[in-house]
Amino acid sequence: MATCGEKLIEILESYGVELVFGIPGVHTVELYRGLKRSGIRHITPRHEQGAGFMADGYARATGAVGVCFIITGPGMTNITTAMAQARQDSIPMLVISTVNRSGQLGLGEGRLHELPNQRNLIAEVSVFSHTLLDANELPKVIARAFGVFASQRPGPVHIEIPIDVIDSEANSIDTTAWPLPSAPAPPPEAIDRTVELLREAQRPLIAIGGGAIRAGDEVVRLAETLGAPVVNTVNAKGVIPASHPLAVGGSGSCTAVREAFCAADVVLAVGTEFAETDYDFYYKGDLSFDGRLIRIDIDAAQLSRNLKPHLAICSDARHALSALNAALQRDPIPAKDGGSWAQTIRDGLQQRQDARYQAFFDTIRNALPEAIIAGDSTQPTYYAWLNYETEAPRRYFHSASGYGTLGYAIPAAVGAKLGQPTRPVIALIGDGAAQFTLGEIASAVEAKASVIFLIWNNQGYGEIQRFFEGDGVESIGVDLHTPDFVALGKSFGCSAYRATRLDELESALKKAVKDPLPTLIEVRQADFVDGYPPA
Ligand SMILES: Cc1ncc(C[n+]2csc(CCOP(=O)(O)OP(=O)(O)O)c2C)c(N)n1
Ligand SMILES: [Mg+2]
Repeated sequence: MATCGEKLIEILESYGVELVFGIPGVHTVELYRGLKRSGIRHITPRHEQGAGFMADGYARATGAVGVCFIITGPGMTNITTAMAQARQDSIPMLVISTVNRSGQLGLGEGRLHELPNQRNLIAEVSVFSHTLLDANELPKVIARAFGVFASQRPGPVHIEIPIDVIDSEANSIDTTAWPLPSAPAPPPEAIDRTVELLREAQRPLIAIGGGAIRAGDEVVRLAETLGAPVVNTVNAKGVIPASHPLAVGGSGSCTAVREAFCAADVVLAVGTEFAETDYDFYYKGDLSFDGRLIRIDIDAAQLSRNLKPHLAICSDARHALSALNAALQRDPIPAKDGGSWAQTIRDGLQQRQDARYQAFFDTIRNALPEAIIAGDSTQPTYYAWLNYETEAPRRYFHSASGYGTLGYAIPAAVGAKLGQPTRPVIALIGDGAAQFTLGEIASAVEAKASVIFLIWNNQGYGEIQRFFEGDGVESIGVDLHTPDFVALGKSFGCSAYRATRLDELESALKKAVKDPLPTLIEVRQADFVDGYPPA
């Protein structure tokens, strides 16, 4: 007899799943029955939040779906934060959990791990959450999940399987993958109208978000055709290479970029929600401008959030931009001189640079130009947010924007490294956030994921200290006892160093990338920049 749990593994394999992140429990043992003999690798984190962040980092680094196996109740409450971060950043994640027996759902009888109405809780952080009540329905439900990832705004999907359903007989289930639906394409008249609006434009500007991550070639071609500068959010770093003359970099929160929006007569926004952390990080007020706004988004609901468009196109970014590029090839528009405008915007952004942080990132880039950086919410990631651009997508991401949770970078980097084993992967994290998920360093050692854990140590919640100072409030709860990170790294089985100067950082990074073990590098803020804590 084949059980539902065994068939699930076969189905996941048929969709190309290679990795699963999870901590087994009494209720999920049956999920693992078929795993051992499958081609899927299992990675064990030290906490379910770590599983979620690993799946997220894996998805961001590869574009594939991050999959987790999680126990009902505490496992699911633990992973909720990671799902919320993935929801806000549109990261494809499939969370398969158990739930108590189907006949007992919602009763609240105090059974092991019981979370009455678990699905109600998890639905809030999911694209959809489904309770499988009959093993025969499994192929359809998994098809719906992968259908979302292929054709809609991605995010976490949750499928919970009651423990009596997991081990029920499922011999006759067809485990082959369903054909994936294609993502929506733009209506031809919307493209015609876009061309008309662009034809009238003297100063077109393109704004791209994470929704454009697969549309790099199309973005560059359109920008060059129009001669339009390109503004990107954090999740779109590298979609246009940083060295491209039309790439603005920076952030929509910076004055120079916000002024550019106001100077544009047509703004073409692709896969960006115009959210606060990308466009109003300094709380100057929501972005607003008078030019005509054309919005392209795969999610119709996004087209009615934040900024009112002149033209709203519900379409996949790549489909829309290739249709637009084809239309402009048939019926060209003379290109504007966006290059000099982009240069002016970049000059305006120079004011935000800080030579000390810039030297820190230059050192990283010189040592490991091909690296992926998974950042957290710490002083250098705030700098990178505005000043560290990449030549290709999926090379820099962090948890500071969007949901903005701490403890992300360590597990996310582990997931990224497992997905991109030949590329150097750096977790860039503060001493405070590192202490949220330190245990995942052990998971990295165990999984032979030679991540570089770069810990920015200022012995406290430095960012919050700055806010206390700025608001004139006497600070409480921001000075932290921090462990001896180098000793700790060694105890986990990593190579570990403290770098006190840029040249030491450079040589530690170069050494780390050749090391089969993960490496922990502690850098103390006081050695690189002044500031919190006061000397
Ligand atoms: C889960 C969570 N709790 C609290 C916060 C608030 N918070 C934002 S930044 C920060 C300080 C983080 O300290 P650290 O990681 O050491 O970075 P630093 O600012 O010191 O460089 C805190 C507590 C948060 N973003 N997420
Ligand atoms: Mg700190």
